Amino acid sequence: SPSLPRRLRIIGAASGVGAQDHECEHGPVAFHRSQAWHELEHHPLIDWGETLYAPDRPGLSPLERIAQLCARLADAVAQARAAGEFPLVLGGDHSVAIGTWSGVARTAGEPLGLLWIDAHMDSHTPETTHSGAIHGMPLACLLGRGDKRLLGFGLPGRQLLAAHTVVLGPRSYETEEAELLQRLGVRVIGAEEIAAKGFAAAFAEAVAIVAAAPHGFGLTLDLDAFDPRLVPGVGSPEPDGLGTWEVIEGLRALARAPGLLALEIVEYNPDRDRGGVTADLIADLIAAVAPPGRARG
Ligand code: EXY
Ligand code: MN
Ligand code: MN
Ligand code: MN
Repeated sequence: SPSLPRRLRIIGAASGVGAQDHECEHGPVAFHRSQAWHELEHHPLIDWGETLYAPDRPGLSPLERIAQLCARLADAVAQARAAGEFPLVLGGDHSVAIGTWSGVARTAGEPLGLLWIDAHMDSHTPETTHSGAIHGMPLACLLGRGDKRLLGFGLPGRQLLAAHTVVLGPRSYETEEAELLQRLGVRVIGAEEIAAKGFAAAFAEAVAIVAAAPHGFGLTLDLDAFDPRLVPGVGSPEPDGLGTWEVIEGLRALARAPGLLALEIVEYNPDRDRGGVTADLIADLIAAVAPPGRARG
């Protein structure tokens, strides 16, 4: 277990403009109001920090709104880390990852390893995207490819080390983004490979790659990686997907790894949730990485 029980600081990142359907912008507040959070909020080492919003001044393009939110988010994450806390960013659509991992890389002073668990690859550029949706681009941005207004954020170069970045779980993607990741040397472990070798083996392989990053690593979990029959409250559901307990177990084990610098959970769309099961899963994921404290419930 980590040397000191680190305090988890939850930072809401209420972005929805990265997607056509903006409903993920309601994710952080919906979770903060949920029964699932009320069962967690008394945990001695979990604090709700703040929720950040994209500015909605008229005349700002979606990209400019996301860039401004990500700048604020990077600052908030860097401050949490500087205060010795473990940031847990709750989205919001996946474009918030640009802010989260910029803030972490800034405090590490170097590029990071990153485990990207997702049904998608999120590695389009403005030149290759079919939809124009910015939540389909954040990983390319963090690898230094994309609109310059979404690059950098306080680090001279790119925020991630391609050799220590893994995309785990993609089952819906386009050839252009697969080719970019291939060219950059990012390991992609797709849904077929996970089915063939089992999630535990695939997860262990991915962790070995990202945890070898010299300055630490992060984990960003897009809730659409799960089977939407189990986890319906997501922005871009795709058929099939991961089970919940295998991922919770993986996170529980990973939380003890000293190099894990932050966690991000994104694409929570409360409008699509059913009976609060997605909010319950988010609380289970937070409890899995929190140091042992009062159990939930
Ligand atoms: N690859 C598709 C696109 O670029 O529009 C779908 C992207 C979905 C992104 C979600 C957050 O993971
Ligand atoms: Mn709405
Ligand atoms: Mn994603
Ligand atoms: Mn996704």
